[in-house]
Amino acid sequence: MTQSSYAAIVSQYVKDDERATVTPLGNGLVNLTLMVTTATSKFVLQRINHHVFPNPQAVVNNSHVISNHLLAKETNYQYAVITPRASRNGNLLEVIDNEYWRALEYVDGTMTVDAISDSQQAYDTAFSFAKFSGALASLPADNLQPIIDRFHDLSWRLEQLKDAKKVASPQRLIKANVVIESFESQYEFVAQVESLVKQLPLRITHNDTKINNLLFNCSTNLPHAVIDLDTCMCGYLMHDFGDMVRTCCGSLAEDATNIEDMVFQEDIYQQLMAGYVDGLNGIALPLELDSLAIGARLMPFIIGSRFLTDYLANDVYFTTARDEHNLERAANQFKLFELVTEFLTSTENKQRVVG
Ligand code: GN1
Ligand code: MG
Repeated sequence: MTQSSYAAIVSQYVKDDERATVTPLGNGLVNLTLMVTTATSKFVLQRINHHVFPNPQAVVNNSHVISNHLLAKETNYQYAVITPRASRNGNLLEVIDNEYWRALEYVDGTMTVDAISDSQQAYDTAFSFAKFSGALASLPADNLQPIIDRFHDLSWRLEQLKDAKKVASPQRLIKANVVIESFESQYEFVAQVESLVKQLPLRITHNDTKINNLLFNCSTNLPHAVIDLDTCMCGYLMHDFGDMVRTCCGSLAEDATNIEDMVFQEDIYQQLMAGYVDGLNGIALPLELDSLAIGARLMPFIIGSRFLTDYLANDVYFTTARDEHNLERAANQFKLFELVTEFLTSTENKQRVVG
């Protein structure tokens, strides 16, 4: 990465006579995230992918509204809030050559993790994401601008898969055939989700509760702050719970190819559920609590189908490092969907025998 390629944007945040070092940070699949270090400060600089987020100003505004709400004393939110950092011109969004940038404060002494280390960490993670949604329950949803329409709408995502098949190259279609059939074979599950979403209440949810969207304190190992508020918008609690299951319960990364070795970490699932229910502290309806297990199946399924769609569309959405990357991710997520389904079905059966 050449430092000079970012000189123009960095100079919007750093005084002309200050030297700044720019290094990549994190591993998001959509935005470019950088860390900027000067002699006196450190901050996070992000280029918002405006193909994915057609209204970057809305992303930045929402983040501001949410941060202010969480910081308000009456919200009683117990975690830190990472505040946006305005540019030298006082803007939360800077546009240079049709590229959209924003900055956030960097918190020393914190870290992100890509894989959960133990069941206590799973409990703490789920507890903090539940508290996040709980705190946003008092924010009227129309204070937020729409970000990505039908983001976790399964029927819509399957429509997109169908459309992508129509325009895919014959080579990619052949390579993806088995994985496409796997996703398309799940009629019953799709019908179950479609009927459930008609009954669930919408809430402001985070919608990207990957384990690495939480900052942990390096010395206590406890959650410090929820980050990546880009997709905070109306959704269902099961989406947030499900994305935690998706990124914590499989034993492999979402793009690992040795998927026959993947195992479902049951103890992590149990602790995610316990932490999430405790963190919600009674705000969820019984149907929402019942929906969490469906969400655990839904998120690997929905994100897997999105990887597959992107593979068929020649990798225009998610960052990829190799030709088959999106297809590998899709196969991986379908395997995870099968493992979660197997686990939940056997648990239900056991409960039936006991009951
Ligand atoms: C994208 O870029 P990142 O890592 O924050 C995607 C999520 C997916 C995730 C899969 C706006 O999130 O929905 O779950 O990749 N974000 C968007 O790793 O599409
Ligand atoms: Mg994100």
